[in-house]
Amino acid sequence: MKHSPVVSLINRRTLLRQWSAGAIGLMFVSGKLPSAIAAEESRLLVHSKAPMNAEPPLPDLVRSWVTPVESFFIRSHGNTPEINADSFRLSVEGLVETPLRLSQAELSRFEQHAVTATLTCAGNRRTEHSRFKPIKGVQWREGAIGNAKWRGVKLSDVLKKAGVREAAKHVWFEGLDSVEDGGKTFAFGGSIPLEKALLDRDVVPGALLATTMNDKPLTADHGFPVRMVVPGYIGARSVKWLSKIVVSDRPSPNHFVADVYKLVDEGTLLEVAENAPIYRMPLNSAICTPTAGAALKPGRVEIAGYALPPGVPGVAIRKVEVSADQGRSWVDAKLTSPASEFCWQLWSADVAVNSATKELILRAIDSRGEVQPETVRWNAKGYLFNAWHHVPLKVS
Ligand SMILES: Nc1nc2c(c(=O)[nH]1)N[C@H]1C(S)=C(S)[C@@H](COP(=O)(O)O)O[C@H]1N2
Ligand SMILES: [Mo]
Repeated sequence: MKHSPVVSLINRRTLLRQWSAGAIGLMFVSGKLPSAIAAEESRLLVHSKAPMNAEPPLPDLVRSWVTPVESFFIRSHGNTPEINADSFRLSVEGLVETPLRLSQAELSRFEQHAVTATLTCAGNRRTEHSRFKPIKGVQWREGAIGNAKWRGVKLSDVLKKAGVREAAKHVWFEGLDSVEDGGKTFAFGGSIPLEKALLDRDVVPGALLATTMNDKPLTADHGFPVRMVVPGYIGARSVKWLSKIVVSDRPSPNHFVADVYKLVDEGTLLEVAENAPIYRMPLNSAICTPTAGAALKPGRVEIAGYALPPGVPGVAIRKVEVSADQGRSWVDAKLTSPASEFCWQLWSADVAVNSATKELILRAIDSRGEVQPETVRWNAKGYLFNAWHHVPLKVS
């Protein structure tokens, strides 16, 4: 993939302030908004248009607990397919008693569930990995995350209808997009363990076949007409433009399960073969305002951001702490949104800064008492960056 991010935003001044710190290699172009996005009055910063990869400016991200669609990041590996909803069919096959081919109308006859869940990309915060050693791939800041209200059908209900056979252990998903990689063209695919697929919880099921996002039909960019939403898991398992579900005794052989989303030091074929696919997102947090490089006067500053629980049933965020003195002392942030196992926790804090303040540092603690790690091990593909968040400031 080529990296010449074109940045389009309504207010270019905000943009320049927002992106000035460490924006090496970024082009600031006041070009036209990409059409798919213009329709939604997007406020996204676009890393690439084809495929579409974009994230919101960080201060926009924490304005509301439920992220408006126009501020929700988009991460696509291939084209954005245009799907005719009338002829669309979702097939359910593999280790099932009765294979299914479901139309939209048939899907709508399953019991409908509304689920608020956070979606985040495994590559979120990749720029921070890249500071140690540059990594190829979309240079995500801290904005490849969003919280939405999804509505649709529990995967467990669909699997019950098809009847899962005894040997089943994994559930594969396939999209209708075409991705080009290594001279081949194929559909994006994901895979989750059967146990996760069958978690039949009411508030947050293991996985949902979502048809709406924030009470409106999914937009083309977010997977119309049907996408998976797998709460707690990396975004890559929430396959968009879902067309096929396969029940199997093994994880999907799709490139994005077998090779791509893995934690590897160098990315040799041996390492890739030896390592398991990534499923869950770890405990994480980020300061969204002020942004890196902000010029402030000495005094009190209002800061805000998000924290993400680790996607384990029953585990939420307990505490969020900020330091303005290199970690010598920590201030408790106020948790400003509902606490939920599979949603981000918004927070705000009021801290004193002076001319000695070089940066703000953030860390989150979950309800098991686990603390976000101070540092993380660099990995060749730049996934799961969840070290304490540092935001350099200029106070004078
Ligand atoms: N079919 C398909 N599904 C996909 C992708 C894709 O490229 N194709 N990208 C995945 C990745 S890596 C992420 S992080 C999420 C992003 O969802 P969003 O674009 O709705 O924010 O979609 C996932 N589902
Ligand atoms: Mo992703």
